[in-house]
Amino acid sequence: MKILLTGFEPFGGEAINPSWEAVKTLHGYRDAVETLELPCVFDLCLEQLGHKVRALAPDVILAIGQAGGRSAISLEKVAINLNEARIPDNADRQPIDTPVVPGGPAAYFSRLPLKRLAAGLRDRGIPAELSYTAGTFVCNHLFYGASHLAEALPQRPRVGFVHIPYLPEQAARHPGSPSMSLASLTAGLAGICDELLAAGRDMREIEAVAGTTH
Ligand code: PCA
Repeated sequence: MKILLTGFEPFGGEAINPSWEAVKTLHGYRDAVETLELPCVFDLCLEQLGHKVRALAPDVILAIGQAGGRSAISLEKVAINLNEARIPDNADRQPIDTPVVPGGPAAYFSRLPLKRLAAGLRDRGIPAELSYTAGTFVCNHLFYGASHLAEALPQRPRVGFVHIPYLPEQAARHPGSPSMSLASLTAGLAGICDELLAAGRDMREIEAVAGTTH
């Protein structure tokens, strides 16, 4: 089983992006993990992901991104067909109310067993949650585009997106923001890979209470 893990370059005035800091430490993990750093740029990130996915033919595409302000590892359930950029990306593109894929479905759900993965993380002592919005910026764009691409590939890879908190050195400059150490982030992502490798083709979800009331 091959897992492609991606992280993003820094954006929004940050010097680092915790997603790439954590992902790059997992290159070659258990002989199953390949890694890729993506630009925080609409369209270009999808182009680069597409090249890699076609060359590697992974079973799982797991993309990681920074979500400053979140306090847990967030497993995203939904990718929506909408670009609505609150800030410009790293190439100064700021799409307003455009589709990721013109004519594509409104949304895709992740086909990874997210409740099972979240439970596995909590068992390892790492705060984890399901999330029902990946936002409308480059992360959602990548998640939607990767999900759309996956549907067109013979192996139909499973796609997931994980948002992670700031690193402590970032949170130090954003008073009041939660953070997670690189060690915990890395252990969390390694734990997700372990669960996926153990699950193999049996990606059954567990029955557990989740969801939000608002
Ligand atoms: N987070 C941004 C884009 C890149 C990243 O790491 C987002 O959540 O859209």
